[in-house]
Amino acid sequence: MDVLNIGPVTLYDYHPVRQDFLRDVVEGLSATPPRISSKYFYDETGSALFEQITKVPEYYLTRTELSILREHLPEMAAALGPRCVVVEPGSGSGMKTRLLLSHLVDPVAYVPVEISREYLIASALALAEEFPELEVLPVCDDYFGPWLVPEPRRPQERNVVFFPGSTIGNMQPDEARGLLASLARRCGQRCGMLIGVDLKKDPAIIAAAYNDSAGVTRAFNLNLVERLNRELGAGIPAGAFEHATNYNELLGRNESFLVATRPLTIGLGGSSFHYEAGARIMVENSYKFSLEEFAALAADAGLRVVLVWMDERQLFSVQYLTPI
Ligand code: AVI
Repeated sequence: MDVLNIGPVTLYDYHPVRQDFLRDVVEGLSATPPRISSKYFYDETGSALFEQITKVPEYYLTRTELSILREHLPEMAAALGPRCVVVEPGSGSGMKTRLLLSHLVDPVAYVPVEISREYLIASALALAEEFPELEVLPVCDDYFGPWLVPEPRRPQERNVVFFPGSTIGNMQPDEARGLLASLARRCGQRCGMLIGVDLKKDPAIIAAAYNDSAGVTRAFNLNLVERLNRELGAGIPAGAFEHATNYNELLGRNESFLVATRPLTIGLGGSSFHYEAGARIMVENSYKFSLEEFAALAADAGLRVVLVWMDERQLFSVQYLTPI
């Protein structure tokens, strides 16, 4: 690990190995059923499309979480207490981070953990400019990687993980449990976690959120096909795949697929993959939880749900967890 001062921020660089898109895609397409990890949605185009998704009327998640934060941040800040170090897995450039930081009493440091170095540095510098009193200690690593919480200059009362957006829902339950447990381990016995968790509800509301009428989610999913062509030279003809999504009530998750519209063969990295019309490649799961289900998952990771804030319609929740 290298420590580097970049203007007002100190970067802790674990030199994460670059994701190998080709290797991961070949591995995923060789699996049964075939899949591509949803992390590959987020190139520049995909990230911009995701931003647009957060604004379509059907995608209630972001809007609802923001309204919960706006209404209850004073209580959340009281639960977290003064002199926290805020650790955020994933980028930290968003409005939610700023909202949290501006409500906390005398926060000691902010630690975004992010694999993309340029993005991490740019967002850390912007945040440091807005919060000049705050020590900003970006960590460049995969958040499943070996990173540790850097030591701030001033002593903290506790480390607090901020993980909004229901990103936890894009993980398989085992992976989610593993991540929560490893975050708790790194952040110590006195830590707290503020996590955005999407809730079970009328399946029609969920299905609409992942198939908006303006077609932004469709474009977001099909951008993955364009990435295969742009970056891996897959040569997939336009229109060969369509976006499809359904809420799987039994598994409590929304599932998104690329569906072949006609028979086709894709050549990638020396392997070839044949699809009949109607064949599906799974590209994303978005798990939804009841309060009991999430409490059970947290307990398996050694955490207790202490407080839950929800909107009036109980669409979404922000939950405060501490080690058992
Ligand atoms: C980032 N994540 C929580 C989103 C979700 O709701 O699963 C990603 C997304 N995919 C399609 N729309 C939004």
